[in-house]
Amino acid sequence: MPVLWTSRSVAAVRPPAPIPPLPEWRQVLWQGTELVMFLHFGVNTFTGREWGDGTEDPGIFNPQRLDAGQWAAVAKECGFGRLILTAKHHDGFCLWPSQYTEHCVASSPWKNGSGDVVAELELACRSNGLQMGLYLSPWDRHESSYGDSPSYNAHYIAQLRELMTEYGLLHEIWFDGACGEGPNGKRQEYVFDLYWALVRQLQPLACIFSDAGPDVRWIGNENGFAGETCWSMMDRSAVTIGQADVKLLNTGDINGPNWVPGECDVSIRDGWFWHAEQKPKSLQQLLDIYFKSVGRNGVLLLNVPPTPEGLLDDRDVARLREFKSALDDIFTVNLAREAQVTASHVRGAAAQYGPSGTIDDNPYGNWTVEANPQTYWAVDDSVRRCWIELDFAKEVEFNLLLVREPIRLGQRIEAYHWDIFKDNRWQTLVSGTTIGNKKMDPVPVGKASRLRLVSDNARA
Ligand code: FUL
Repeated sequence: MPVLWTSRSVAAVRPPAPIPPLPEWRQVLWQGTELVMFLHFGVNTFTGREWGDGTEDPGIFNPQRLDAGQWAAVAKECGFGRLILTAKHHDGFCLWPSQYTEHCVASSPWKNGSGDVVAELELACRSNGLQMGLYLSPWDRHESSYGDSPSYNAHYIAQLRELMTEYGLLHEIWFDGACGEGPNGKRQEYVFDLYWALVRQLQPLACIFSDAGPDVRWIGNENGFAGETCWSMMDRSAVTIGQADVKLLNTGDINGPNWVPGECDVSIRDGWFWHAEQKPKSLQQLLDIYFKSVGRNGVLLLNVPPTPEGLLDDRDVARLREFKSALDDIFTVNLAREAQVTASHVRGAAAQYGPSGTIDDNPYGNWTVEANPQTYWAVDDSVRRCWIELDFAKEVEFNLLLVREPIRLGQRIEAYHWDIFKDNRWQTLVSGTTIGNKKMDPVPVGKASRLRLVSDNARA
């Protein structure tokens, strides 16, 4: 049985000191969600464009069969824990009846102007036990005050307040850095610090996303790929929203003073909005994205755009179901559970930091294949290079290696490799740099009776 509460008799060996920066609770919650569904929906869904110009007639917004219950049910069935909707995209059309503009659902024929997509999503998320997030584009091509900085900021903050106060508990607010005004376009000075202060005040559990965090950073591309090296740390002051160094966002920074893990956004189709001629990515592509996002210390934000009818496309739903069943297949059997585990070092030689803490049962029960996140293997502070061995006593076949760090104590590992014991010696199978929340190394089907993970270097 895992040790959950430390008793006096085992408290003599102190746990490893957390190495800052450390995650806040809202960030741990976000990281554990792993799969987030993005919903790009609005006037572009009806015009076939990716960036509307703000002149769209609200009369075109008329989803005949809109059913946020279907979005949420599919998300839940397929393993997503959170949904983020484009409440307002760059075209300025609001999916809720904002009292600060007429350019919104209230001016549309949908439900005779009495509809509210954000409210429907809220209800669907609540009844499916899903977390909800919203995207409110700062760039607004419809609003006439845009470019008159103080006046537009007041408008934007008023809209943000509506969203933060009228739809219950929110878990993520997405601040997009895009602006296509060009050199001769309108120039709007945003006041992100004020926007974020309002979110903190009204929705303290919500992670704030932008190029620069403060809670979650953009991963620097729209392919859904985190860097092979991916630190959750970064120096936020080095990032200008909309003009960030994408390489830095992709890898993070070992010396960064802020905990700002990366979110990997990508669409299941080519575009963010639904277009009749586009098809979903293949299962193989989705799995590759999964291994390069969740499997590289990130969270996957996968966009699944509703159709002009207001439903998720059947082809996308079918692909998501295949994706879910492939993941179930991959993670159903955790071979490590069957191994004898030994390690080169154990912290203070104390049982509670012994290697079996890496594979013990998870008492919380809902992550069927994962070990108990409360226990882990630890070594003494002076040790940088160490290993943990899994001995299966017979040959086993495997194709995926997964390892985690207890991130509430910070992120440490800088270099590691996996060895297999073959022809009477240890041979390297795969090597890597950072681990973080989860590192997955898919490998060609391998056979071994002994396997070990070597930590080659670490910050602590
Ligand atoms: C970008 C936007 O310009 C795209 O339209 C999309 O919303 C994407 C997620 O973020 O910056």
